[in-house]
Amino acid sequence: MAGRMFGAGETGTFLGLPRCRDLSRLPAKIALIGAEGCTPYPGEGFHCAGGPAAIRAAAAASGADLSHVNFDLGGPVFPGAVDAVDAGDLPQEEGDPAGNRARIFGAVSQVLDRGGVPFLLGGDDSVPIPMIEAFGARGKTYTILQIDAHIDWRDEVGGERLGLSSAMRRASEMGHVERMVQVGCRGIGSARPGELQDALDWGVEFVPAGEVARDGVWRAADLIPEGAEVILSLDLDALDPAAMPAVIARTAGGLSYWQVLELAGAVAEKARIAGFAMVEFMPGRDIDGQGATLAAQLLTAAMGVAARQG
Ligand SMILES: [Mn+2]
Repeated sequence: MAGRMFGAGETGTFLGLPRCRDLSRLPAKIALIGAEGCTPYPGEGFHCAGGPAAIRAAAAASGADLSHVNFDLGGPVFPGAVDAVDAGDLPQEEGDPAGNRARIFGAVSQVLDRGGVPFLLGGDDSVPIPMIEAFGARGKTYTILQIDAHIDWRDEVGGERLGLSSAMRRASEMGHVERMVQVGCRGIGSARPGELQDALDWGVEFVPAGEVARDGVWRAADLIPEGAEVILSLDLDALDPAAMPAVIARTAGGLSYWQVLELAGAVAEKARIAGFAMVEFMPGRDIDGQGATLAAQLLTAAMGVAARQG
């Protein structure tokens, strides 16, 4: 209602961005793609169903203000013409994980074919697996920057190898993934000792949430090589649950909005955000829209950061 009063309209897209129905003709630098889920664990279904819609709704009131100064960015979200589109949600189905993966792979591939930057909006943390896969066979290598309370190095859970707890293990097996920096791990529940050891043996650099609380995000930023192509995968449970309650397992001691945004900005300054995923928003766990508002503001700022990079 407030959004309509201020003229936001009812386009249904994130921030009122232009709708793009054919990503093979992507007319902008950034494409937002919604995916309510991908590879659910048996009997669990899409626990983040409705996530993209909730985050779009939380941004609706800002759409009319898109040309205003966003002080988080030091200027309007898009410094020039609006350089992002919303492709809507992929038709994901709980009973069709192979199809879900193929749809994400296909949509991300279309954006990359056009030289664009995919912004994937989950959905649970299984959605980045086909997204990262789509960066393969392009003659480039990539750095994964994962911001998450959990390291996601399970080899399988109940026989499922492509679920949300295995995202970084599967990424590590992809030939085009050269480096991984994982930020925000904390608490009990992030990893078993063997999984942590496997990740360390692979060469993952970890920056636990406790270190970020003490020293900020700068060592994490330093671990990103100059000029790297970076796929940034943000699980919203990396954020402190006092600010972001809309996650399946709230864990104390998380990052702040500013820390995540500072890290994204540092990456864009020295390297390039080649892709961005925001996952694990769970509408049923939100409190009075607080988490959706944070997610929408962070997604908006991340778009502004990506719009400013070369
Ligand atoms: Mn997580």
